[in-house]
Amino acid sequence: MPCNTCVTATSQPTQMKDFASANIFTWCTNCGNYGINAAVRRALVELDIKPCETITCFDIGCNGNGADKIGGYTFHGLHGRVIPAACGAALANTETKVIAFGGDGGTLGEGVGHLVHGVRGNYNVTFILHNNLNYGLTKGQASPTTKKNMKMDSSPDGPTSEALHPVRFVLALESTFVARTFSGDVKHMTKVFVEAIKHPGFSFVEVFQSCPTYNKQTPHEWYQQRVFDVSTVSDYDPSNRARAFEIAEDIENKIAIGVLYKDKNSVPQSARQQNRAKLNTQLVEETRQYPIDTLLKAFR
Ligand SMILES: Cc1ncc(C[n+]2csc(CCOP(=O)(O)OP(=O)(O)O)c2C)c(N)n1
Repeated sequence: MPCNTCVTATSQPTQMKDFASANIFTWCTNCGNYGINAAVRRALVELDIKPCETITCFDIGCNGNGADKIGGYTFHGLHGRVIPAACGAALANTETKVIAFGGDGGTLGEGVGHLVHGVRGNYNVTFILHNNLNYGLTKGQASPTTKKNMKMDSSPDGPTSEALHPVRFVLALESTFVARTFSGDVKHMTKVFVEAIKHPGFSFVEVFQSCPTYNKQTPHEWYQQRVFDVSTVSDYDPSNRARAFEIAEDIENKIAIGVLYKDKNSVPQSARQQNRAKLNTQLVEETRQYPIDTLLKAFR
């Protein structure tokens, strides 16, 4: 249900300014986060979602510094822990669109277990991975997606382990929606985010994000010369997981972007809760205040 502010504006379609923030952007010049922020707002406008109908949840990191750069409800959590918070929000109010953001470090390092269970639980969350191939906010340490031997300030010879391939990893988790895009193309990101937000269930979107300060090897131009959208492949069938694995594999030369995999029969976690099937209320409306004095006294 729209909030009081939005009630007056419901006759108007959502506009970019509805999701604007007065705060000053602090990202480096040319950081891919500018494009991601713009594309998320564009997607929400295209879907005519009001600020009070959405909650954007941010992890810690450069990506997380977007938490106060967008209108609507926002949540800023602990490093690597944004997914459980977002899944909780999605269960608490099934009418709210939940969009969560995390870096490659937080998501595939500290919080990798949360990604696994968010995906397999198929919570109604759109998750956007800001994959800039490094831990950006703490000055460019190698992350799980930093390429083997890619020289970083804090590991001058580069990591000695193979990089994790996020799409291959998530496809293997019985995911219901997997997509990829890159931060140099706001139009493409918008298109992919719209599809992801519409998906009932956990929609995983990897954004190859430029990091002009700490990752000099893969700027926007590098991606631009290599990407193609799977929708341009005449026989591509996004419901075929084996085909998605195959087309998504190459992340060096011919990089597939767009909606790589989608399960049309996806049933989100909230719709699997048989015990709630006959209830007309949302969990968030069922919360009550419990005085905890008695409990606390027991420990005195
Ligand atoms: C549990 C925990 N580990 C480490 C940190 C320190 N820390 C804060 S931001 C950050 C880097 C974030 O990198 P990433 O998640 O890739 O996001 P990016 O900054 O690149 O967007 C780190 C290591 C922390 N705050 N909490």
